[in-house]
Amino acid sequence: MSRTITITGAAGQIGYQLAFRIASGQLLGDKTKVNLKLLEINPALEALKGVAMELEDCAFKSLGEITVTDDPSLAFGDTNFAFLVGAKPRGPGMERSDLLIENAEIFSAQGKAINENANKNIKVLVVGNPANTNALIASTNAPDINPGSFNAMMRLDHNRAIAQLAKKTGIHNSEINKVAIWGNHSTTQYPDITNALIDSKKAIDILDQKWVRNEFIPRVQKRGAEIIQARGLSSAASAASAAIDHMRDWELGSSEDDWVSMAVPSDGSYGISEGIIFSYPITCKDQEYSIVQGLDLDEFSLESIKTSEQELLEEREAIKHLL
Ligand code: NAX
Repeated sequence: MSRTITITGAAGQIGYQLAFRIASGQLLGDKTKVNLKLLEINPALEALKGVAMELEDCAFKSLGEITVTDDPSLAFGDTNFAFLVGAKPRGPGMERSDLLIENAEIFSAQGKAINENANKNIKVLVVGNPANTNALIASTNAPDINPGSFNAMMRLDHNRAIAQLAKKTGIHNSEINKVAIWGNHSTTQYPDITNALIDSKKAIDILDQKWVRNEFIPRVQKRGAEIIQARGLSSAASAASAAIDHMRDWELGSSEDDWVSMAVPSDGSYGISEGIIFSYPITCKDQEYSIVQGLDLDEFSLESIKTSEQELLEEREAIKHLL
């Protein structure tokens, strides 16, 4: 079996990690041959050719053809999985609204190219920020593709939350289940441990509530900034790893006793406005995802979730002329 996978911004930091891990079989297993379509803007094409040369030099058994291009219609041709990583970074003096609008243009063009060229059952994961609203724009510009095929990445936040709980309790990551991140991939996100299990015990019975509210939640919300301060660059390997986790679980299924966090088009679950790309606790089976239903949300959780919803509604308002 072979599959076509598109990575945009493939010469960037995250793309450089992602391409090699996917080519080595870490997304779909080493029995599936992957054809990689790598998209960059024209000035980065030379660097991208270098990435393609290195991919060749790995002689991966699971890697088929490599396409290097600055043409979105070629990059999305017949593609089954797309990682939309390339985006415009926030420059000096740039307002958040300027960032939204500049990226909106990129993601509307890519949505159109997906609509016209990709496999109709494509799965699209938007990583480039502001990821949730970029996913909404891409989806709106791809009217022939099911809107549910467009997700935004919250898995890095989810993994960061698990890692913080493991560090605090001394219990291994693999024994921590049912953590959830709600909302937007921004500092308004709500990392929620209400239903989390740590070594099969309820996290709320083990952890000090003050630590959860005053340290855990803000730390996960601001972990990106902490990494930038330490590394001088934003998270890249951990972001690529999370992108693979997200897409692999969506395609191959998530663990039965656990859930993951994915930003998906809201269907109104938990009172969230329909259509915005909102992160929920999710389970995946048979190539589909479902929002975990029936969770009780206390007042603090409801308030936190509403704050993040409000931010996403404001983002949607700022780019509504492009929808
Ligand atoms: P880099 O600046 O290293 O790479 C971005 C690449 O995208 C560049 O090579 C650039 O030439 C390319 N690019 C720009 N416009 C493009 C277009 N129209 N078509 C194709 N390629 C284009 O950034 P990197 O560190 O790789 O981060 C990429 C994006 O991921 C950023 O928007 C970043 O904010 C976002 N992140 C999202 C995360 C998430 O959890 N959702 C976490 C990590 C990361 O911060």
